[in-house]
Amino acid sequence: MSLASLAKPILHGYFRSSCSWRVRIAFALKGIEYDQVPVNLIQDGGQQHTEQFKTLNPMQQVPAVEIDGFTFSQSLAVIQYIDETRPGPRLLPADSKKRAQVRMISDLIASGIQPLQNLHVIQKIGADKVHWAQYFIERGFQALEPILKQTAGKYCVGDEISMADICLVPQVYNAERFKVDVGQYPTIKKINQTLVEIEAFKVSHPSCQPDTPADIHA
Ligand SMILES: N[C@@H](CCC(=O)N[C@@H](CS)C(=O)NCC(=O)O)C(=O)O
Repeated sequence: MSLASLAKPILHGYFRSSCSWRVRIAFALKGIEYDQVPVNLIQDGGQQHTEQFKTLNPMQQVPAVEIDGFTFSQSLAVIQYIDETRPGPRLLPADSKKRAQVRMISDLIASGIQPLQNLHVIQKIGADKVHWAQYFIERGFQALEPILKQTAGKYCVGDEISMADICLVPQVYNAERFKVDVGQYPTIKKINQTLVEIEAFKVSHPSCQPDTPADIHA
C-alpha cells in the first residue's frame, strides 16, 4: 500500500453544494474519514474562481477530492472510484440491470436537473432565476417520479442504498430551497423521507458542516 493511499482524502467543497454533499454521503456510507477544505462559492465573487482552486478543478466547481495521490472532480466519478477501491456497502449494485437503473437515475439528476439550477447558470439568468430553477427541477421530477415507481423498493432501486439515493437527497434539498412542492411527487417524497433518517445522510447534511455559518448551524 502506498503512502498516498494511507493519507486521509481531502474534500474541497461547500456546505450547501449538493454535489459536495453527494461525496460526503458516500464517504459516510463507506465509513471513510476525510478532511474538508471549504471553498466558499459566494464570498469574494466565489473562491472556486481563484487560480489556486483552478489547479484542482479547471471547471471551477466543487467538489474536488484529493485521494490516493490523485485529484478528481465530478462527484459521480469520485463516488464510483470510492466504491471500486474501498470496502463497505456497495454504492452500485452487482446486478447489471439494477446498476444501469442506478446510473440512469443518477444521470437524470446529475445531468438533467442539477446543472440547470447550478449557481453559475442561475447567476447568468438574472431576475427570473427562481422560476427558471423551479421549471427545470419540476421537469426533472416529473420524469423521475414514474421511473422511481418502477425501480424503487425502500430506496431508489430496490432495497439497497445506492448512488441514486446519494443523488436524490441533495436534489430534493435544492428543490425545497427553490420552493418546489415535493408533495406533488409521492414516490420521491417517500424515499427521501426514509433516507434523511439514515445516519450517513444526517452527518453529511449542509446544516452541520465545518463551514456551515453559525446562524444556520444545527
Ligand atoms: N458535474 C459536477 C457539477 C459540480 C457543480 O455543479 N458544483 C457546483 C456546486 S453543487 C458549483 O461548484 N458551482 C459553482 C458555480 O456555479 O460557480 C459534479 O457532479 O461534481
